[in-house]
Amino acid sequence: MITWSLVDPFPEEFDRELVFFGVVRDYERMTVLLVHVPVGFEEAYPLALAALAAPLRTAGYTVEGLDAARCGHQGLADRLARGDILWVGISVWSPALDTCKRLIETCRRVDPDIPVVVGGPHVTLRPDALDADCAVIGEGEKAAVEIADRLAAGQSLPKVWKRSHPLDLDNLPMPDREVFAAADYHRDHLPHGRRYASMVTSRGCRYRCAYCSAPSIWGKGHRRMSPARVVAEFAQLQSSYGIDGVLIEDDLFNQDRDHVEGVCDALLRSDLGVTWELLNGVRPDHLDPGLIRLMARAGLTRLALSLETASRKQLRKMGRSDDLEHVKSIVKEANDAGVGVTGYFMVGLPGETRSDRLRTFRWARSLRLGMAHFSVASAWPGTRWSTSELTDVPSWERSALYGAWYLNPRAAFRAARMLGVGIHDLPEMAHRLANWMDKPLEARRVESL
Ligand code: B12
Ligand code: SF4
Repeated sequence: MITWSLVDPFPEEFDRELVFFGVVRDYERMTVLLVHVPVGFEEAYPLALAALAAPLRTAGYTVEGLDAARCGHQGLADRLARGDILWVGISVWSPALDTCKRLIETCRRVDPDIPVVVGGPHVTLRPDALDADCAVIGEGEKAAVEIADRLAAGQSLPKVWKRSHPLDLDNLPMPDREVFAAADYHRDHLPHGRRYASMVTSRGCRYRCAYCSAPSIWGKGHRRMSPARVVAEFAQLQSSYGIDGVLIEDDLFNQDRDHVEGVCDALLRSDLGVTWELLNGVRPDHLDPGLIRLMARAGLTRLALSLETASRKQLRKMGRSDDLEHVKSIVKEANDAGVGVTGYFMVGLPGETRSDRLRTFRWARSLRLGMAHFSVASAWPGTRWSTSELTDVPSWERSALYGAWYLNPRAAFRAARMLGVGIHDLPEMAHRLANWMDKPLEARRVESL
């Protein structure tokens, strides 16, 4: 990373500029404005933008975070009008695509000369989806600084910023969590007295499950932080932000056993006493009783398992293990170790029958799960489903209702009874509701911006 240092004294003609290693920067426009567009009801901390803020600040730029849901278009317009913005960055998830387009229009209206840079999962998968000045494919930490340097030096940006070489995660600065106030994001700041922060300890996945875009987003390999770096971030979260618990959000944290063991051993040695949760479903076929007991000793309190369906045929088609007996033993082992278990399931899979679906609900009910989460299957960009013509899974544009219910499986049965429908009819009801409303629920929520 380039570290800039101030060259002093300034020559007369540079009295309104800063000179860094011979690069002239316009200091009147040195603020990078990072705009967060929240997705979902469970508002999580804008970790991606915090990840960009850290290297930008290290490189000497002023960085400001702006939450579009809180300030709206007018708030954005007012901020841009102050005239000190070098570039605006927006992180784009597919469900928020239309909102992001409108935010770009607002930027253009206020000052068409302020470059708008977009990045994030949707841009990585569909770089030409938005009318931005520059679309960054892949990781943003290095790109953000290079973009700022180019603009500060009066150079132009390419329309598409190509994927950088995979970054070494140990060399990245810790996300700058001052750029947005943690207290505003309730998922990371739960009301019952405990404070959580999200963290990612590895990027990428070597699998290619039919419904998942992780390999298309991060590339195929699995890059991890060293255990020492993971513990350093836990320690920083505890000492600087008073965090009690960390939500680990890797695509697949338990991909490599030695990563899990290394992190657990380092946490045990550190004696920090910070608990952690694996909320972004992990693969049960990469777990065994010994590993679960080790994770529990190292502070794991909640484990989300990607279970998907009870249909062995469907599991095989998706590229998952079909060993349901193993799942049962893992859930039992976790419960016995005092770790709460959430199960993630999908309904509406391609070719799924009513009896497959019923079996999935019954399977969820039979496991000792604290919580079960059912999503209606949808074809997200960058997934095998999105490219296969054989699939009958609805595209993501119509799926933003998500049909996701976080509930105890027993409650799903009760809800179906109350509505007078079979439990296997609930996904169709969710889609019918989305059609009836014309616009999916999620899209409506972000549209109110
Ligand atoms: C935490 C998380 C959640 C949380 C919190 C979400 C929230 N509201 O903020 C919860 C559990 C609620 C969630 C829900 C969903 N999620 Co989610 N989630 C994640 C997860 C695991 C971590 C996100 C994160 O913080 N990553 C770490 C940061 C550092 O990475 P990043 O965001 O990609 O940013 C980097 C680059 O993309 C780039 N970058 C990003 N923005 C920008 C901007 C600029 C200007 C630049 C230059 C660069 C740049 O630089 C960053 C640093 O390198 C990701 C997977 C993953 N591991 O990333 C999925 C992921 C983002 N989720 C995804 C999906 C599909 C969903 C759901 C729709 C699932 C569903 N069917 O219900 C819902 C939607 C929300 C809702 N309606 O409830 C997809 C998004 C795909 C897409 N096309 O947009 C992902 C990528 C998972 C996947 N592989 O499919 N999710
Ligand atoms: S679902 Fe999990 S295991 Fe499968 S490709 Fe995605 S991250 Fe990897």
